[in-house]
Amino acid sequence: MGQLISKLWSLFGNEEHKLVLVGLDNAGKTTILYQLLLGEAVHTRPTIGSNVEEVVWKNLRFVMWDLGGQQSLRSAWNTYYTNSEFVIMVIDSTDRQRLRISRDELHQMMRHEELKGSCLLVYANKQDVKGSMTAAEISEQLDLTSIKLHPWHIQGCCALTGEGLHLGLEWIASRIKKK
Ligand code: G3D
Repeated sequence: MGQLISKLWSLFGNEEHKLVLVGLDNAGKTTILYQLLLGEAVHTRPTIGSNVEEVVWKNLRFVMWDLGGQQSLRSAWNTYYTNSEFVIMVIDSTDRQRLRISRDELHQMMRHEELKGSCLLVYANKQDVKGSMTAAEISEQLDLTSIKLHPWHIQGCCALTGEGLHLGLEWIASRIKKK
């Protein structure tokens, strides 16, 4: 019965997909989550622990976990990995100093057993800020081309206006279709 119901859900394109939204503190994760949910920027506070929301977009339902990015919270990220089909890593494109930390966290994370088979979307956020790094620059610094076992994509965006966010979801939708 359960299988039949999930089949029906998938026929209508309504299946649920679990995503985890990670990144260092101040990258813009919470702003992205609520921009996708409400279509507007909300005033955010640092995430202590996690926020979870269901985002419905083009008949796809995403359960998005926004995980706190402060150093003390990062070690707990792996407790949320189970059944995650997609990892969205948010980068503050103005934060050149901490890009190395993001790179190390990202590579460590993508090696995790529970994320085997997952796809990676990197949002190069804060593209509205003058002098911010381009998506190509970030891709190089994060060494994304060395990630061979996960399909990945990088998308420039601005969480305040929402620009670029849906292009990232389009990529996710294209990966779902390929499954
Ligand atoms: P986090 O959840 O990753 O910790 P937040 O990050 O979503 O709380 O965002 C941190 C700060 O960055 C917030 O500013 C938020 O408004 C800002 N921000 C998020 N996305 C963008 C963006 O695309 N462009 C610009 N210019 N700012 C962005 P405050 O001032 O509230 O701390």
